[in-house]
Amino acid sequence: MREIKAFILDLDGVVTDTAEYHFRAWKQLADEERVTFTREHNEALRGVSRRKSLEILLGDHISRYTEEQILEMMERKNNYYKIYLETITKDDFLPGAKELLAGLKERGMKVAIGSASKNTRTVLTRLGILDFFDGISDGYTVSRAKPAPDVFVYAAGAVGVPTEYCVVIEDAKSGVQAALTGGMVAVGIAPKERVGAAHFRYDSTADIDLDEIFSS
Ligand code: B16
Ligand code: MG
Repeated sequence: MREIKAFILDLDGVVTDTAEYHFRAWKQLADEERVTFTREHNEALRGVSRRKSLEILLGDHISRYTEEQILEMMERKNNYYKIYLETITKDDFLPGAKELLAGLKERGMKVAIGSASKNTRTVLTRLGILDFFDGISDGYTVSRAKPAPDVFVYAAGAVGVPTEYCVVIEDAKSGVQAALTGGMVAVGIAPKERVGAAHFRYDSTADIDLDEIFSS
């Protein structure tokens, strides 16, 4: 039985669902740039950094743009996204997320956020849980994005727990890969095709069985 001392939670897709807002903001940009972008394409952007997301969205069209234009598009998309973030309230938790946070604290766990998003603190503030976490690792913390383990390794350090005693909860393939590379226990919240490599897999945050994870 592995000793567990900390949980590192991905934000988008585990605690709250900002994926829809990301989609609408990218869609607006794609329409303006006359690039085809559907909800299906959006799935490939899950857990992916802003810059990498734009590269995926533009595909071969990227050669049409200068670096300056790429930076402008990233900012434009983020400005659209931030307007949606203003609508987030304390009720916008994914089902089971609040109960999960409470359950982890009850068990004496350190709890950190490990998100690719540079808007992490804004989202946590809107949800009213910025002060809940013992550590926050976000898109500003490290330069190598998931699937590099850096964002989770930083989170483990922030709560003072060696990575081998940490559990990561993720909804993205790149995030599960990052957790495994970092030597942590990986919990995937998504279909098997996406997070099948994780040690534990559940369909949603509400389905997470802490007893199962702790007793393994
Ligand atoms: P931003 P997570 C990720 O959040 C999103 O899943 C991904 O779609 C987004 O591109 C990325 O954050 C960067 O977000 O543009 O706000 O910096 O799943 O790692 O919590
Ligand atoms: Mg995510």
